Amino acid sequence: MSFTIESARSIFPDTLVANVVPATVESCNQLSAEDQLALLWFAYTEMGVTITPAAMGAANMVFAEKTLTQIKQMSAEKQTQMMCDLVNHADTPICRTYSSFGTNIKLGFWYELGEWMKLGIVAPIPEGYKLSPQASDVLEAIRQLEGGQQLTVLQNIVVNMGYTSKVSEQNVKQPVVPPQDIAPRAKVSIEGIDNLTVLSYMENMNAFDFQGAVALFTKDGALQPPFQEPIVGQENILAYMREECYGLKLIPERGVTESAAGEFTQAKVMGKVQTPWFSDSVGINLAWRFLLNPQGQIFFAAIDVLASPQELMKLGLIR
Ligand code: 45D
Repeated sequence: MSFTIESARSIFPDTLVANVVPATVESCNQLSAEDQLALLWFAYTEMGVTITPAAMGAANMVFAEKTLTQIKQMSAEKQTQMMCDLVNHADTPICRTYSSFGTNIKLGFWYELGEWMKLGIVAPIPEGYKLSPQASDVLEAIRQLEGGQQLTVLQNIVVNMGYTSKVSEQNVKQPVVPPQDIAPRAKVSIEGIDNLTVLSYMENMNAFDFQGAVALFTKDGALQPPFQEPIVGQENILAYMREECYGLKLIPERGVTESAAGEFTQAKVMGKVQTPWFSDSVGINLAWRFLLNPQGQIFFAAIDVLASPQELMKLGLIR
């Protein structure tokens, strides 16, 4: 038997993924635009985490500056309309531009608007705004989530805003992001893992040496980020990493390797990731699931946000 990407996706099937994240995003999407904006505002300000403006370095904000300046100059009504448009996926020039941004630029864009809303430069949520009962329920659900899951919900909502026409516009994407500096390398050790490919993956990612990380994959290998379809092929994975992975700190803790069909090897690693947005105050509990071919190359790697911290202890041996 040999693996396909589709069949590889179900290695370590007992991994409990935080499905509460897409469920919460979905219930947020059901709300009116006004409610969504207010809800996000309350959730964001209540979370009590401070964004490290240094993270904006990772976001390459030049792409958003023109749009932000334009928004600053609008009337308060237009600003509110623009924000509702983004939530409603309306077909406007700003919504199209927004959709062309990568994840970090979208987050940086909203961070900037949030700062301006505090200062009154951008229309704030009306004082005393009362959420609908449905929106209050969603806010309550967000409050119940773990810190890392709350961030993942916010991130997912922000990523999905804007307008993309259905026809292949997604592929046009960003102007090519020039490679940034490589960080100093540090050796990692992971309890229970001596597989060199897995260790090298972690080391390369933490050094922002994405070329090195991608070279560990087979030509047609795939990377599956949380709640997304797999990204297939070395070139696409490299573009994705340059876009999304600067500043990430992978903190693998323990893992297990097992043999799989056709002389493949599967490895599962538990640990955390820290995003540059919040320095080291929040860790997101993750599992990496690797499928390696007989030559030790990565055919498939999935990253999943875990349902609970207890999952960090489950290595997949107990079936
Ligand atoms: O609408 O090994 C206002 C991969 C109100 C790569 C607002 C990975 C109005 C391979 C408050 C202004 C990447 C897959 C909005 C590993 C309004 C690999 C603003 C995984 C929107 C490990 C809200 C990495 C704002 C992972 C400003 C899982 C919200 C990384 C800001 C996860 C939210 C990173 C921010 C996450 C959220 C980052 C900054 C979840 C950041 C989340």
